[in-house]
Amino acid sequence: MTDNNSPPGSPKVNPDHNSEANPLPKDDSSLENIVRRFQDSMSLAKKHKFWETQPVGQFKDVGDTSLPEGPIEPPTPLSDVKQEPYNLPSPYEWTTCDMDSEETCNEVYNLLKNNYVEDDENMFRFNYSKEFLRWALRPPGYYKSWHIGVRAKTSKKLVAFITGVPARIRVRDEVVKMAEINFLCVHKKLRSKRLAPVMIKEVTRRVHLENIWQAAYTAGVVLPTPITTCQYWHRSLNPKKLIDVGFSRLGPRMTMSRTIKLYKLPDQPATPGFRKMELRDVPAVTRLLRNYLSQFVVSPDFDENDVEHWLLPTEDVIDSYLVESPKTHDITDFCSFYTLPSSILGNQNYSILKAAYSYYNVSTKTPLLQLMNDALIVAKKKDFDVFNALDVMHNESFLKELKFGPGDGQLHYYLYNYRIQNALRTSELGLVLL
Ligand code: MYA
Repeated sequence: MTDNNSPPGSPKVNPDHNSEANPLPKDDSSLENIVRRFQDSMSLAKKHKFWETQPVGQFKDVGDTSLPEGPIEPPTPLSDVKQEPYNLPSPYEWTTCDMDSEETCNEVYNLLKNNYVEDDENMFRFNYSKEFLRWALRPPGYYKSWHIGVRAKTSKKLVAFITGVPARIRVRDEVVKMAEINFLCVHKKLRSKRLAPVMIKEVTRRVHLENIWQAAYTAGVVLPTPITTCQYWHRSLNPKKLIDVGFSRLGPRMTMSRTIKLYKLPDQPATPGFRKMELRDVPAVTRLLRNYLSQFVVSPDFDENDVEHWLLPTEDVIDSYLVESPKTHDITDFCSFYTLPSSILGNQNYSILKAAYSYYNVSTKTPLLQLMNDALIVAKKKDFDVFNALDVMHNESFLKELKFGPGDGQLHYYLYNYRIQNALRTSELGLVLL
């Protein structure tokens, strides 16, 4: 089984790869290579005009164990936080996007649908649904002021967007109030004009106004400095469509019918007591999840309200299943995935790729492999084309065996204003951002 999947799947993959991501040729002792390495390191050092000014781990500090873990800068008094928004180039103005408004939600949806993350080859683009955006942006305690848009002053057209939502993130023994930053998007026609740094500074200012000083985010680009770098893996559920649209390729010596057979799944989950999560399960799922996540170096600190919001099933947004022991009625295992379709760009036959993304999974009694196979079975029944998972938490233990193939995109995780001394292994990360 060697079909080579390309994203998304692995979206959040960026077209302009930084030189640090390009491995050097094997023989690196020639003068040419030494000079090139030197030039690379010089350009690296000068590369990030904006990020070099921010309280984030800097490349030059990698490996410096004299720097302590924790906040890089202390909070400032709230009265010192800039009270007015940052200046935008004069044709543009700030707007706060009210996600309760059908009209605004539509505008955000369309901006992202046409301008958000694409894979390296520009074949697919994330197509977050409106219901998904409302779910992702309105968790317990959310701030409307963190849903930030930029409009063209004359036409009022929405041309850029960035969001934050509040979260408690545990780093080792410390639970830190953070913002999770997501959906940074600048209209394709306004790229490379340094609008992104202004948007990041504005969201930072609004987060500071709520007395929050740290943030977590992911990106397909390398910035100073990832806390870990993950890989997406893809499990074909509808191999014929995936091959037809160029998401995957037929492996060598494989025919279409052998490929279809290879990925075939049983009709029903195998685990007795496997069922959809319900409202009454929130306390048990919260206990299960808190206990499980406590083993990772970085993870969310979920309470029952968070679990109700983030994990209770919502049609076409989030699916969660659990195992209730038929004997004791204890809730022993849990799995979940979210729905994130991608537009298929320029294909005659198909316009949407229906993808499920593994979210949080906990096994205590059912082997994780069996639990995830049941997740694949229900995803297939729900007509997903592909099931994606990052190599975080214990996912590596089932990826190969369940016929996931590695994607070609990487996802880098970052913390803002919080230093971690050494990069984490992906299996030490217990956080999935949307
Ligand atoms: S990740 C998803 C990002 N979105 C996309 O990839 C969608 C398609 N692309 C675009 O819309 C644009 O290309 C974007 C950049 C908007 C990404 N994260 O305006 P520019 C830096 C952070 O000329 P543009 C997500 O949503 C770049 O290195 N920085 O560039 C999480 C350069 O800085 P420097 C990025 O291409 C977002 C500068 O921007 C990213 O027109 C987390 C160039 O600006 C990126 N993905 O627009 C944001 N891409 O010179 C950080 C480029 O220094 C949150 N750049 O290298 C930080 C925490 C804030 C809160 C803190 C609270 C305490």
